[in-house]
Amino acid sequence: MKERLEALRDEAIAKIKEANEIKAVQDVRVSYLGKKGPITEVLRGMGKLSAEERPIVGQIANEVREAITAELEKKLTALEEAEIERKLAEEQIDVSLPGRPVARGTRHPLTAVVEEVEDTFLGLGFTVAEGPEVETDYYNFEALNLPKDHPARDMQDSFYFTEELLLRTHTSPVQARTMEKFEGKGPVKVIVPGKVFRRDDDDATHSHQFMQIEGLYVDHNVRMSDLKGVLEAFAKSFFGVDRRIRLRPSFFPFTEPSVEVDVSCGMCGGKGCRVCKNTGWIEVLGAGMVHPRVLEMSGFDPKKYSGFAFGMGVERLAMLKYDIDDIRHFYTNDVRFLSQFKRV
Ligand code: 2NL
Repeated sequence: MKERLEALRDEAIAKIKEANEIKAVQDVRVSYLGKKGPITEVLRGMGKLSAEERPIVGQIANEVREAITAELEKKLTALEEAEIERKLAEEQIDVSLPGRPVARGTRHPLTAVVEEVEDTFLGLGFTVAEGPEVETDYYNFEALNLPKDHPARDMQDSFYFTEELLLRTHTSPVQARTMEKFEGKGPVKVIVPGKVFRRDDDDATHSHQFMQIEGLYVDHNVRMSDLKGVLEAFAKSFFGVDRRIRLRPSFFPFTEPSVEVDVSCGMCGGKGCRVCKNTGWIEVLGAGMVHPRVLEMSGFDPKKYSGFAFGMGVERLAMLKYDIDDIRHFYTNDVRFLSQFKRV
């Protein structure tokens, strides 16, 4: 029995030494030391032995089991270490490799212009207001003194959903809504940026969807000179301190009097050139004193309050500032165009 056990031990140890995988080592453990293994079988047969033989064979069986177990542990540790070494070698990373460049997006030029104009007017005490792009006929036209038969209300010129609902054609309805909220008590001092929509054929200077920024200041004793001062401050902030403005008489249904505002040409300094078509001036916005009927319809007493308002096209501002020749660039979104507007 002693010889049988020692033969089993040598056989098991030889198999362990041969094993090249953790799985193979575990198979040896199961087949030699497991419940159905030969060593267990030998131990089970010990009942037949005499009382003198039993402790001797028992001791040998234990020694054999311990020898096999020790060899198993040794091999398992060696294989595990080899596995770690293999992984370390295989998964080594070259920390000196340069990183992949992260492509950063750029701010859309229209967003950049809106944010810059907002900042300037915030500095002048205005707040920013926004409102719905789908408007009612009342706020888009009626409240702005555009009567039912006015040519600007032609169905052909606006995107109508129903007789009463349309895509706003300007941001003015937001100012009308803002005035209503103030319930006849000033001051109201807001600028309103946003998308507007008109049924136009798109070309280099027209787009059926574009952006506007309008401003409104209603208070006691607001005068034309306040309008002039605010717009001059804006023009110098947006185009440069050396620029001047001039006001020319004009007409809008919602302001009286109304003006067109020009900024001196940045190319020639006002002398006359290609950019300003030899006039020295570039038209940038429309403005005026809020029509008394507009104040009244939105709940302000025109005998106690007056106000100025202005409106400008964001694309036009951006085209002038960045020398862009076609409004469609803003909506085509060619990356070669957009990537030129990197944040500084
Ligand atoms: C332009 C001209 C303008 C206004 C917009 C306005 C709004 C209210 C009352 C009075 Cl609630 N006026 N807005 C006034 C004058 C001109 O826009 O050429 N925009 C691109």
